[in-house]
Amino acid sequence: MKCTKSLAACLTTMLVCGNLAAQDTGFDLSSQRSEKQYVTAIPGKKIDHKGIVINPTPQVMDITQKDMLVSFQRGFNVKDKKGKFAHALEFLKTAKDGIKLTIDINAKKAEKNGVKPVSGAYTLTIDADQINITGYDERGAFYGIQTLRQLMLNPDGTEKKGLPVLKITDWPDLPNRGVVEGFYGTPWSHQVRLSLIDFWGKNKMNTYLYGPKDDPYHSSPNWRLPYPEDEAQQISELIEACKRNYVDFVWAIHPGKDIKWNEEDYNNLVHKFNLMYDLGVRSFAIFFDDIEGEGTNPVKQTELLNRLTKEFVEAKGDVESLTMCPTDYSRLWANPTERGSLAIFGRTLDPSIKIFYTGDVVCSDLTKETMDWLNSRIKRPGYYWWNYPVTDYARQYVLQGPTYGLDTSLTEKDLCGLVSNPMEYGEASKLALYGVADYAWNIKAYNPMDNWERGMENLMPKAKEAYRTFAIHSGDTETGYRRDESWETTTFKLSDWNDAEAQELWNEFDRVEKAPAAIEQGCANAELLKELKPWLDEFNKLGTRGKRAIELGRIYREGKDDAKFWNQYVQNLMTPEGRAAYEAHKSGTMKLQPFYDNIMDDMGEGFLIKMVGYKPQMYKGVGSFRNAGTTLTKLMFDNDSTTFYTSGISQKKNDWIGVDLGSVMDVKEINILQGRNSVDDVDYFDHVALQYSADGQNWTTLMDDMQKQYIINWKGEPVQARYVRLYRLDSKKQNYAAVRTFDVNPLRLDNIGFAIEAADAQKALYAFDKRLATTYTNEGTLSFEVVPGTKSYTLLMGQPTANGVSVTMLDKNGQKVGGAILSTPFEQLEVPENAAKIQLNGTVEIFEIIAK
Ligand code: LOG
Repeated sequence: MKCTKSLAACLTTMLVCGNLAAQDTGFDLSSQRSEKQYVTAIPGKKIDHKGIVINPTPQVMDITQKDMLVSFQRGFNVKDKKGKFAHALEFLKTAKDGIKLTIDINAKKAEKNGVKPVSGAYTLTIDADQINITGYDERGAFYGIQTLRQLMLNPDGTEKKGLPVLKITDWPDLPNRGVVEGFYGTPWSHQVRLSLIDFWGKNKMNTYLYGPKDDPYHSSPNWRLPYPEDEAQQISELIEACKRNYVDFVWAIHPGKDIKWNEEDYNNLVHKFNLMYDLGVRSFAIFFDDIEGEGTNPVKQTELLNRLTKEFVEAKGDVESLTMCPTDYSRLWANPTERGSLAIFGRTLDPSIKIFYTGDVVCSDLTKETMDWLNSRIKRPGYYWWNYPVTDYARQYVLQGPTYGLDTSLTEKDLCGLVSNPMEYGEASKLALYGVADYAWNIKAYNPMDNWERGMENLMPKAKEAYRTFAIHSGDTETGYRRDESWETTTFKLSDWNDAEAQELWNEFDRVEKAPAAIEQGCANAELLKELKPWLDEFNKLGTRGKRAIELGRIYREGKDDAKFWNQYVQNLMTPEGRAAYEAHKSGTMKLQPFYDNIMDDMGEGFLIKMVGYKPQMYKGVGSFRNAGTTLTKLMFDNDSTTFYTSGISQKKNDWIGVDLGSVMDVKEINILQGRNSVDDVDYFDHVALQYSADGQNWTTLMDDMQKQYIINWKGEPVQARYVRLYRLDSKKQNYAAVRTFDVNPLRLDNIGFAIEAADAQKALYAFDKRLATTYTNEGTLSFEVVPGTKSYTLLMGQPTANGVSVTMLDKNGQKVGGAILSTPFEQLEVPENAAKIQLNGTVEIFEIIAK
C-alpha cells in the first residue's frame, strides 16, 4: 500500500470508511479517492486599494476626508488608557508633541460607535490631529492597533507618507478564526510557531489548536505522559506568545487509539490536562479523528466530554469550553442516521462543546449545504476544519494559490468558526492563511483573487512579481483537492503552433526560470526561503526546459537539420533522476509541465516517423476519465510496472481505459496489469471486458466477463485494430481505477526478426522498438544481425562518452568489413553489402537504431 500518511493513519482510515471499507481492503485515504475532480475557477479580481491595504478587510471603512494624509513623522503622543499595550506599540515612535493616539477599552462606547458587540470589535478614527482606538474588549483594541500599523507601514516595514483620514468600524464575523496544527508529518519548529503566532495576531486570527499528529505527547501512546522538560517549557513560551497576540492556545489531545473507557484512563486524561493547565493552557480539545476500535464509541466520547465539562472546565472556572473532533468528521463516512455519532452528539453532548467537521470529504469546499447537513444533526453551528493548504496526503506540492472554495453567504449561524489545517511548511502556509484570516473576519466581502495578490505583496514585498510567478504555477494537487493553477497561461499542442503564442509562452518560461533567483534575492524571510528552496530549484529547471522545448519547436518546424534537432532534443529530455527530483517537488503540473511533456513527445513522434519512413505502432492513452488525455497515461506504456496511470476519480458505469496505437494494425497479443501496485490493490476494474476497435466507435470483445482479474493476457489470431481497451462491466466498485502496464504486440527476441546479443538482450530490444519512450543503455558490447538488404542505420542516441562508441562491422565469417567511431547523439552508418553483423562498443544510451 502506497501511503503518504503514517501507516497507522492509513489503516485507520480504511476502517472508518464505512461502506467503502466493507467491500475493499487497503482503502487508502491518501489518494482522496472520493473527491470530485473538477477545478473551479477562482472568484474575485484584483482591486486598486489606493494604498490602503488592510487584512482582514474591515467591515466598515469611511474615508472622511479624501486626498488628505496625516503626517506622523513627529511621532505619537500615546495614551494607553488601560495600560495594556506597551508590547504592541513598538512599531511607532512616541513623542510628547506627536499626534494624540488614545487607546481605550470600552464595550459601551464601542457599541455606541456602531460595532457588533463581539470579542475583537473596535473602532479606529483618524482625524487631522488625533487618533482614537476603542476596543469592545482588550482583543478589540489590539486589533485596532493592528489596523493602524497596516495603515502606517508598508509590507517591507518602511513608513507610508501619511495616514488617511478615516473611520473604521470593525468586528469579526466568526468568533473562532485560526489554525489547527493537525497534519501528519514533521510538526512545526518552535521558531516557526512563534513566527506564525505573530502573523495570526497581525491578521486578527484568534485561535491556535495545537494537535500535530506526530507529536507523541498529543497522541497515543504518550498522551498520558507529561511533556519532557524542554518541550513543556516551549509550550509555555507559545502560550505567552499567544497571549501577546490575543490568540487562544487550545491544546488538543488525541487519545482514541488506545483509550480505555474506565476510571483509570479518565484520571490519566484529567491528570494530563492538569499538567497542561499548569503550563498555562486554558483551552482544551479532544480529537477522535483517524482512529478505530473502542475509542470511536460516540456514547463513551460524549460521557467523557460531558464529565470533563463538569469536573474540569467548570470546576476550574477559568477554562474555556471544550472543542472536539468526531470520528465521523466527514460526510464521506459519517453515519447519517439518528443512530450515527453526529446525531448522538446533537442530542446528548453538552451544548457548550464545539464540534469539528471537514466537510463532504476530507478536503472539501465550505458550502451552505455542507453546514446544513451537519448542523441539523449536531444541533449547533459546526466548527469547520478546513483541510487546506495541508499536503500530508500529497507531499510533492507546496500550495501557493489563492485561498478559495469558501461560500461567502455563510454567517456565524452556519458555523462557529473556521480553522485551517496547513502544510508542515509553516512559513509557506502563510499565504493561504492570509486568505483564511480575511474570509473568517469578513465573509461577505471576501475576494479570493484580491486577497492573494495582497498576500504575496505582504509576504514578499521585494520580490512580489517573482513570487507571483512561482505561486500562480504552484496551486494544484493533480489528483487530490484540485485548485486552479496557471490561469493566465495559454499552452498549445505542437499541431496548433503559432509563433506569437509560442513567443508568449517562451516569455513565461523565461520568467519561471528567473523567478527563483529573484526570490532568493528579495525574500527577507530566511525560513520561508528555506521551505521553498527545493521547489524553487525545480521551478527554475522547469523554466529552462520549457524555453528549450519552444526553441526546439522552431528547429523542428523548420525540419532542415535532423542532427541539430536530435542533438538538442536529447539534451532537453529529463533524465530519470531529473524526473524523480521533479516528482518530489512539483510545480506547474496543470499546464507548464504537461506542455513540455506533450510537445517533446509530439516532436519525438514526428521525428521518429520521419526517420523510420512510416508510422510505427504508437501508444497514446485514451479512456472515459477526464484525465485520459493527460500525460499521466504514459505511465502505462513505460515498461515500468511500478508506475501507473490512475483515473484520479471514482470509477462508474461504462468507464474504460485503453490505448490508441496510432493506426489500424494487426494486433496479436495484449498484456495488461491492473491496479497501482500489487494483486490486491483496490484501484482496478473488478469486472471487465477486453475490447478492440478500428474506428474508436464499434468495439468487439476479445475476452468477456473477467472478475477480479489484475493480470490480463490475450494472444490469438491477428485482429485489425487501432484501439484496445479495458471496459468496465457491471460492478459496485467506486474506487479509482489504475493500470500499470498496457502492452500491445510486445516485441520479443524471438519475434523481432534478427539476432541481438547484449549484456541484457531483453532490454536491448528497446533500441529497436521504434519508441523513443524506451531506451537501452549500452555498457559493453551490443551486437545485432544485419537484415539483408539494409543499406544504412540511423542511430538516435544520448551523448556518447568522451571516447565515443566504436563500431565494428563483420561479414558472415567474422571478418571486419568496416568500422567507425560515433561521437554525437545523431549518427548515420553506411553498411557495406557484405556486412552481416554490427558491434557497438562503448557506453551510451540508445533510443533507436533504425534500419534503412
Ligand atoms: C486528519 C488530518 C490530516 C487530514 C489531511 C482530519 C480531521 N484529520 O483524513 O490530521 O491532516 O486528514 O490529510 C485527516 O482531517 N484525516
